Amino acid sequence: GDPKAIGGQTNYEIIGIEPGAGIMKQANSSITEYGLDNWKLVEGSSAAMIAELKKAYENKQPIIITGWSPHWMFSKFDLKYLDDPKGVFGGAEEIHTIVRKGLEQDAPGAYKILDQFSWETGDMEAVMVYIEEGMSPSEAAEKWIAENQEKVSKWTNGADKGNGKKMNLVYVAWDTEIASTNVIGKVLEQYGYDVSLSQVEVGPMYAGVANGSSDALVGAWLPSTHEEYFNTYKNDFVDLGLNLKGTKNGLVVPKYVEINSIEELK
Ligand code: PBE
Repeated sequence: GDPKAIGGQTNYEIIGIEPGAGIMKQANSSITEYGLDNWKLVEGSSAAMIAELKKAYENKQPIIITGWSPHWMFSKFDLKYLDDPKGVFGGAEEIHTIVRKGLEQDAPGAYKILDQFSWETGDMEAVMVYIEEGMSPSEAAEKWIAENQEKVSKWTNGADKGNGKKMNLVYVAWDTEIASTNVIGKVLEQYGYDVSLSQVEVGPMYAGVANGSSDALVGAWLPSTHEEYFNTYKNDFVDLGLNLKGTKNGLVVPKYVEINSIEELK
């Protein structure tokens, strides 16, 4: 394809998401590292980015977005990642569960469930697809839990019941984290905890668990995406390790866009 053409057709815009997201930092680095001087990264929201993608896709217009997996967009649209030979987007990563200090003593049952929480990309995608098809996040979580009792019973195995104990989970409104937080929140609720979910920005998500005002987050993308946030607070919270592996970030285009590598945008 002709990269000049795609620059012109997209106004040299890469459609991004919330400014604090790790993928935005990576996308900015890609502009620098690949010398994409003409290009700019547009800040917005995950929802606005998806709306732009839908619109472009329906009209077979070229578009470049910041995309990540798992995500339902890959099952709804024919998309591809642009090759990233410099590895700016960090390669395959893990999502970790992080809890506040003292949670193990204060709520050992919830701590145990959060520690045992672990699933696969296909599980998370299923929840995301339910939501995309119109269910509320909490309905989608309930449906997935009902269909996956065996998996869920491994998470709750050996844990004390909640008996109404309060638990607060923080998350950012990324589709991945809407899915995971609603599922683990619903599991804790069904196990007797009084669960509240707080949607915040990414900085406050980490700060909340570090300062103890929130109990847990299940959306820490490591080691690359959230490296800065993690390093800032790592002495002030407890990292319970991965709950999912095999994520990916990058620049994503519809398959009908005739370039294959970030290098071709130069
Ligand atoms: N994401 C989804 C986030 C982490 C989860 C890739 C948009 C980010 O870039 O920070």
